[in-house]
Amino acid sequence: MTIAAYWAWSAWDPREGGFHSAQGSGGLGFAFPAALAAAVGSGRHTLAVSGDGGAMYGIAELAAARQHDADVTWLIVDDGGYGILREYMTDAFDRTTATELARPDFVALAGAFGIPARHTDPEHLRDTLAEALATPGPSVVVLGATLQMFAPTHLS
Ligand SMILES: Cc1ncc(C[n+]2csc(CCOP(=O)(O)OP(=O)(O)O)c2C)c(N)n1
Ligand SMILES: [Mg+2]
Repeated sequence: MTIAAYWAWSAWDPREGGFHSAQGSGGLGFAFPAALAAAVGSGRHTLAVSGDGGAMYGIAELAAARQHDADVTWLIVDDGGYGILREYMTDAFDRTTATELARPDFVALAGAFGIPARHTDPEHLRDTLAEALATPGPSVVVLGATLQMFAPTHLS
C-alpha cells in the first residue's frame, strides 16, 4: 500500500504471477514479509515495495530475512510520511493533518540488522535496483521521492 503500488496496479497483470499486492485488504506491512516468504518458497529473488509509513509495520522482518539469508530486496519509497493521505486531504480540505512522520534512517536501520542498504533517487533507481536484485541475500534500497497519486484509486 504505497503510491508506487497504486500505479503498478495498472501496469502489472497479477494473473501472470509475478506481481502480488494487498489491494484487497489494504493492510500496511504486508509487502516485506510476503516477499520474504515468496523468496523462500519460490527460490527466486523477490522485490517488496513499501512506503516509509508502511515500512514501519514490518521492520522486525529484517531479522528473519537476515537469519534465513533470503533473496529479497526491499524498496522503501520515502516521501516523508503518509503520502496518499496527504494527497486525499489536500484534495478534499486543502490542508493536511498528521501526515508527516518522524522516521528512522532506513539505511542505517537495515545496516544494524547486517543487511546491505543504500539510498537512491529516481534517476539512479533502475541501476540501484538491478544491482540489489543481482546480489544474493537480503538488501534494502531507499528511494527518496514524492510520487503523485494515481487519481482513479479513490473513485472505484
Ligand atoms: C494497517 C493499516 N493501517 C492504516 C492504514 C491506512 N493507510 C492506507 S495508506 C496509508 C499511508 C501509507 O503511507 P506510506 O506507506 O508512506 O505510503 P505513501 O502513501 O506515502 O506512498 C495509511 C496510513 C492501512 N491501510 N493499513
Ligand atoms: Mg510515504
